[in-house]
Amino acid sequence: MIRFHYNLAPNPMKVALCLEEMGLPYEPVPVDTRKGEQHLPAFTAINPNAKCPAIEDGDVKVFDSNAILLYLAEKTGQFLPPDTPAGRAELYSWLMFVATGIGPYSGQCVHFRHVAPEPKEYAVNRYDYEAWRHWMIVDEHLATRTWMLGDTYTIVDMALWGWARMVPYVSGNSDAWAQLPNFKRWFDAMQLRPAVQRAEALKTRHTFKAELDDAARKALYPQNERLRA
Ligand SMILES: N[C@@H](CCC(=O)N[C@@H](CS)C(=O)NCC(=O)O)C(=O)O
Repeated sequence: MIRFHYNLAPNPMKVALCLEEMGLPYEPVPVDTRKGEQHLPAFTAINPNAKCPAIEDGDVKVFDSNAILLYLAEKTGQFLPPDTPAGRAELYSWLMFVATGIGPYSGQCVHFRHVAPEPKEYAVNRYDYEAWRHWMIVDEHLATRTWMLGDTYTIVDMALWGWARMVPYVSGNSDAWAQLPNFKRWFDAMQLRPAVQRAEALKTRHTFKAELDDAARKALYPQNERLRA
């Protein structure tokens, strides 16, 4: 059975959705990043990047959420576009767009908006701008498509969903969806999927540390120790 090392953050949650959509049996193994469990040798032996998620599939170890989605799609032959140059080009382009654009810019936007100390106006402005720029591209793309790759629901939709759940929080604007009507239509369709609801139910399986206290900050933002030295 697949061992799924997870927490409830956007990148692990897209893998939870993928496992649920594919109907693969898996054992969820919590990694409490606010307790620093991502830095334990037992975990970095699976994911040298010390971030969630990772999976173990027998002897096979896979880390990085987007690599895991690709691995599982290739393993099961599910949720892929037609196996043609054009189909693969769309898959790789949009998956990397989510992996290298939507994810990192949204993540840094959360960090600077909600966590970083002042002064931070420059950084918040940069990451808020870039997060919105990526979301507007998605919104325009979805104006003429049901799913990210057209008529076929694929792992790109799963990858996007992980971060789409966070749009109001990332932007600091509870009305953010009003400015992204096509993206919101897609998101509403995602939320109706039974696999999405099963993935969200992971929240009830384990209680992760909620406090962002000094120990949690040290585990998550070790670079700050250099400022104190
Ligand atoms: N590119 C990686 C990023 C993973 C990542 O940043 N995970 C976050 C949770 S969404 C994490 O583990 N943070 C803990 C830390 O930074 O120490 C992926 O997509 O899997």
